[in-house]
Amino acid sequence: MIDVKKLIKIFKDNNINFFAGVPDSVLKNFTNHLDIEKKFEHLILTNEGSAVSSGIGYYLSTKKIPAIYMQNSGLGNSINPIISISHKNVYKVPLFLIIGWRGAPKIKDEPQHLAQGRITRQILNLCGIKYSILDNNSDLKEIKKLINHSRRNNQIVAILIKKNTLKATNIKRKVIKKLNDRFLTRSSFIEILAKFLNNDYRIISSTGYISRELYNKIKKNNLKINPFYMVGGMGHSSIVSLGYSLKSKKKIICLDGDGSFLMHLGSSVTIAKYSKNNFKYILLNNKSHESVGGQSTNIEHVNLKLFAKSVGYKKYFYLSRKNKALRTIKSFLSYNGPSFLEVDIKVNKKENDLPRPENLIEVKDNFLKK
Ligand SMILES: Cc1ncc(C[n+]2csc(CCOP(=O)(O)OP(=O)(O)O)c2C)c(N)n1
Repeated sequence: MIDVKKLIKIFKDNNINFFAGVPDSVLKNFTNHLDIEKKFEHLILTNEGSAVSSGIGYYLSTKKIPAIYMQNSGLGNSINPIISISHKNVYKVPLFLIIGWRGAPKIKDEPQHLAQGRITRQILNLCGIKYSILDNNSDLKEIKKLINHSRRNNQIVAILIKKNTLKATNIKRKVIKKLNDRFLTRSSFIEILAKFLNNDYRIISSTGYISRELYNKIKKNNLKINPFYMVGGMGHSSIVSLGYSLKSKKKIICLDGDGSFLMHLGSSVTIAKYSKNNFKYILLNNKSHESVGGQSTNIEHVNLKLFAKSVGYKKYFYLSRKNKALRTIKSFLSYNGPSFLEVDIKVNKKENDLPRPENLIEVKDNFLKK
């Protein structure tokens, strides 16, 4: 295992103090620690392409190497600025990538991570990115060599870190206030929503705990609903829902999270333009990337009512209290037009021990059966 403080120190000693990325559960012990170091600049971006781009901008203003972190599932999002701007055949902008390696060979992981995990090293090779795999403290010396290589040649380098490699540190956690049970949580909202779901609806749910909670409720209550769980493709559930809705007579519910919503925010414009009356978008807004460690999504100051209206949704609904849930969900679902429901949900960490849909081909076949 690797001591996070030692990892951070190596970067500091080598004059790397700009960090930008998209949160990942593999890296959370490291990235949550960055904010303790007052000397570091730390930006949480909405997608991995933006994270790389912020680093390119940082380099252009300082000539210093930025560190960009991400889960390997986000490599796809980052490839465009990596290959078309930063690459050695284009502008030669040095970057230090820190990549959480889900689906690494011989490590048990969820189905959506396996293909990506198997080809991660090949992708780096194809992009001409020199990398090292970090397993324990003795591998930390590789970081210095990579930084030197990057600096000398103005090139991109990377480290790959597998699950359970980074040791947790004892950061003082914020005191969690007792939950006021008048407010909704992910679990209580999905429990109520499930009561409305019947054969008139199709539901497509987003990456992480949202899909897992929906799966949990359906299993527990033996409901006859077959959602399409978007276990991967973070940020794309809304457009998959749009694509489905165009040729369907049913009402389509997209159940999304704020991190996923922000990852491809432009989708909202497309949806408002092309969706029909059967499109129903629900944003479970907990203002965090709860599934990978609770990091902020930076959405807290966004007025989603103004946003939804200005992109062109016909109606915006808001919900935060349990006693309003039945009535609000009912009006939202029966509204005759593309509508947006923001559900302000409180985080309850006790709700995070959830099962996962495992047989994804069965999930798809059941969804296709209708
Ligand atoms: C492209 C990509 N980047 C990062 C991840 C890692 N990841 C999985 S779930 C998640 C957080 C999702 O946040 P949100 O949509 O707000 O839902 P919440 O976890 O709060 O329920 C992240 C960052 C991923 N799966 N795919």
